[in-house]
Amino acid sequence: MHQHPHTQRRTRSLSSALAAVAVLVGIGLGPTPGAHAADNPYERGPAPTNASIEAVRGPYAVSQATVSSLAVTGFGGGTIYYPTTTSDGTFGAVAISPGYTGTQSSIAWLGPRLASQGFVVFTIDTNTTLDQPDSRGRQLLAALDYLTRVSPLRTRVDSTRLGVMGHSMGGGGSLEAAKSRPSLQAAIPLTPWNLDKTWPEIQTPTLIVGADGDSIAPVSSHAEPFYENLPSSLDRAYLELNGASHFAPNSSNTTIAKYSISWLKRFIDNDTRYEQFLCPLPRPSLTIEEYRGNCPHQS
Ligand code: 9J3
Ligand code: ZN
Repeated sequence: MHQHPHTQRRTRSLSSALAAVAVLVGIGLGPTPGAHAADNPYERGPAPTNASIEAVRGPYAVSQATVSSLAVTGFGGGTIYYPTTTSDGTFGAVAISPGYTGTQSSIAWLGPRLASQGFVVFTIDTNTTLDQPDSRGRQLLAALDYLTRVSPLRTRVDSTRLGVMGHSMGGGGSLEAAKSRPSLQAAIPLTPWNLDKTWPEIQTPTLIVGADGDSIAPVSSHAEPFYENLPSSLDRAYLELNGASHFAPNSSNTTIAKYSISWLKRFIDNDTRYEQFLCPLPRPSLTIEEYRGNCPHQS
């Protein structure tokens, strides 16, 4: 009985000592800044800032490889932009289609811009520059299949983490691709054009980018109904560029880049470090006419 209080005191101080040791071990052996792989195996690159997602280049040096149209079937070849390093494991990948009468050069700026943030980016040519959205959708998928199964760079890509983007008819094509392949993890149609206005089949988190001054694919009959006719249960967003034309996605554009990077990171890499740029919803500004979406994101 006399010993009892002493034993308890001793036990408490031993627990405290062990806890202190555990904290010290945690500090000594735990993740260092930038090494978050144990938390999320898909996370790549350092913690983002507003400056880092607006920058013309991200943290990864980028290499590129030309894919001849003669070497592939189902699409028109293209250019693969990829992080040069082989020290960071595999990367998610995105295929990007140009619009009507356009070639990959019309969307080329997105190659190094996105790849330098930690993605393999395949800007493609289509079989003919007159191909319609349904064809462009099939071609985006053929390009991803080539990239993940045939390309010499296939070992650098995580074939379970794929997305699609496209401009205008290519944006309409990216909706078609997501509709037919629900395993895609992100879609970003840029000033998209499509005769089909309804997308209840899509299960892929989709960011639709419209331009307030678009007279070729006016947002009132394209981007806005596409967004509104995605499932309301889906992670989805509508970004309308302020003071922008149908051709805004054809040259370097910081607003397109920062929200595309955030969307791809958030949904292809499950990287919640980028949620801060998407939620709460961005407010109207000199570059954003309006932004619609759901917050917080669910998937
Ligand atoms: O840039 C585009 O792909 C525009 C789509 C378009 O003008 O379609 C009209 C036939
Ligand atoms: Zn439809």
